[in-house]
Amino acid sequence: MIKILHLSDIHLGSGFAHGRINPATGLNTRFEDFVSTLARCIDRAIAEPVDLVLFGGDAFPDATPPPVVQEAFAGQFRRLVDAEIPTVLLVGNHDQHSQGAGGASLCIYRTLGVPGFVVGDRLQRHDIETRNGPIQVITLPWLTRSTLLTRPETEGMSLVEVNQLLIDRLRIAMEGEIRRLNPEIPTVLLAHLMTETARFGAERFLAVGKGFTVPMGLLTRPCFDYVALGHVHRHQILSENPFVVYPGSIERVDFSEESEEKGFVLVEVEPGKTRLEFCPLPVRPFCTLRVDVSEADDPQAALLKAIAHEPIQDTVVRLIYQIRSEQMDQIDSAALHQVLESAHTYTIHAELVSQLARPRLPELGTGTCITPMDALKAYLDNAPQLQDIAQEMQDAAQALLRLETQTSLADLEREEQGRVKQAIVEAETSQLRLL
Ligand SMILES: [Mn+2]
Repeated sequence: MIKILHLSDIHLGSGFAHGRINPATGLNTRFEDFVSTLARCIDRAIAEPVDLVLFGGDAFPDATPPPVVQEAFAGQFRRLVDAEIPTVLLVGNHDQHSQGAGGASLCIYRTLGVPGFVVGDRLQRHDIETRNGPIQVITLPWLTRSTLLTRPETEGMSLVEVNQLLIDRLRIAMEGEIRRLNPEIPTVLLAHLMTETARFGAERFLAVGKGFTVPMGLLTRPCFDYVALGHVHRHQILSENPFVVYPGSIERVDFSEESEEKGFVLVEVEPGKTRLEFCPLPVRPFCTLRVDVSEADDPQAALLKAIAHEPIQDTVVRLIYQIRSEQMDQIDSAALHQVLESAHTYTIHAELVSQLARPRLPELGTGTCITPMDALKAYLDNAPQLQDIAQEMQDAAQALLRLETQTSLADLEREEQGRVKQAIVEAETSQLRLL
């Protein structure tokens, strides 16, 4: 059995806007938060101890972090070198240099020959010797179109066609690596990518309209004992056979992650038997206070009451309130700042509500359940300027909805299986080395 700690999306050096300068150190407090959270992950790796650490990519917000950020990252990972724990650092989209070859911020670990460290900046199989035996790791860094395609090949193609060609190339290249695997040894795929089915918040598909996404069928191959992903900041398990897992980011990078639990994953890999444990990290809370005081007789009192209602101690707070312009005189900013003082940091945003604003259509309000076609009809009924094309718009919407049903995920899955077979055939006949 090989024990792995899988973490991802550290983004060390980001989110400074949510911190303040610590007078004792001169450093941004959010930077200190990120470093101490990373230290907790490394603490756990050493305390277990694990046999291998996998980092899923996006070490920093960009490929050229300032020395103080680089040094903090290196200082933590150095502890794994001292503890003789092999480590794979995968290159994410934020780590790639926009000019020239990718992986600028992480390739230094290979250049320096750091013992036990592997940098995954290309699709490649690595043999890694751990305390509990050998393991194979296929690294798949963030793919850009230029990685697998040349400009003449894609001339005149639509974005959808280019993405499809990219997936076809990736499938063949992956097949090449898979064929080199030793079936006797546990195998992990470590990849930085967006899957078709990654979700964000409440069941909303993250990938819709975002371009390049990888079909699940490419990842859920039986040759993998574990598929360690990076890129999506919300922890999620996409498949259980094999386990395909985003551990998520280790800290909240911005307010979009306000309600997400943060952590890393401990994995025990044995051929045909993988166990998984999500380990939450005690990270700094974020809190959005949204208050509509535009109908309040005493808007200041309403705001103070809303703030008093939330535990904001040591929290990153944003107060967003709606107010009418003639109420503005009733707001005492100094008093607001005073009650928000106990927050770690805070911002205040006043949104002016115009009295002239057209009232929203009641039939489209929240709390009513309505089909997309009925919603469109309600909108058109209230838009006299669109009357002459209303019927055409409804016909077009019908056609779009039909299209959507046809390309449902189930169909994509069937298509995918066909393509995997095709890729196997292609790999057999050509033995292509693409990367
Ligand atoms: Mn990423």
